[in-house]
Amino acid sequence: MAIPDSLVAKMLESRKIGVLTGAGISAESGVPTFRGRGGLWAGYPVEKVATVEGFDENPELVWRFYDERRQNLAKVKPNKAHYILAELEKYYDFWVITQNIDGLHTLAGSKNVVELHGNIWNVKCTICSYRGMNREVPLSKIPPQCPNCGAILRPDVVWFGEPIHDSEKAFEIAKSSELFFVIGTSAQVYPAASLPFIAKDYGAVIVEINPEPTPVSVIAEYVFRAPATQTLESLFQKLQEPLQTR
Ligand code: BJW
Ligand code: ZN
Repeated sequence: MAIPDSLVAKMLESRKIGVLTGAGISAESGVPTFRGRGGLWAGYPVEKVATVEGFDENPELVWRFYDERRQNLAKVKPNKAHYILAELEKYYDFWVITQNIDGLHTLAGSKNVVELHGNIWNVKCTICSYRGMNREVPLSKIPPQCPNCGAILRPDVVWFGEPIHDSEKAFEIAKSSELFFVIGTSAQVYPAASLPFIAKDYGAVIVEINPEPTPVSVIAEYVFRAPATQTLESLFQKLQEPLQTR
């Protein structure tokens, strides 16, 4: 795949790079995306499984949805795209802001990861202040119970209408990055979707990697209509040598 020389030059002169990722970066690991045909919501109405109201109405249904995803996620591995982003931390002040709850960036070795929508392996109590990690797959009891007070636990993920995690850090990264990559997100869910626009307003060059157009495409200087692994492999191939000597 052709990578423009001007993008390589921009990458060689940059010091701080931010990346916003979405479900598409994990698609090639075998994790379904949310929207589109065959998406994750298929069969599960979004208002039933990704809102507090839906959870309160039917915690068993919501936990079954998450238990299925946990069973899949326990089997999958990071792909080349996750690994290349982790590798780039060696050369930059490099930050991954992810909407994904799959933990694959961390598993690939990235240290500077902001998980805006939480992590599927974390749980929190619906009554007391208990928060913890639960890696039981499949869950032996649905819904799982709080070890502290016995109430129902919920996944420690961010549903519609709830505040995202670490938003201040995410906005700070968007405002201070010289280059801002947007990879594998439909950019329909806010406030995550506002980050590329903020980065642009603060002077970043925007790079989109997504087989499909999104609202971000119009503000991106570089658009790669291709899968994340193929694009990042081509980019890293061109960068690796000059990065060692810059
Ligand atoms: C590939 C590929 C390959 C495929 N390579 N690419 C305006 C401003 C602010 C907020 C709002 C607003 N209007 C409405 C809101 C509210 C709402 C919202 O945004 N609604 C919209 C739907 C309109 N937002 C919220 O409620 C948020 N909270 C909030 O605003 O709080 C305010 C508040 C403040 C203070 C107190 C209280 C409240 C919270 C949003 C939470 C979203 N949660 C979910 C579920 C998380 C848990 C879980 O995973 O189960 O997050 S919804 C779901 O969507 C999930 C995802 O992270 C998120 C984004 O999806 P993503 O990653 O973009 O996936 P897809 O499937 O949409 O796209 C995949 C893309 O990959 C596609 O484009 C493909 O083409 C591409 N692709 N293969 C590269 N190989
Ligand atoms: Zn409790």
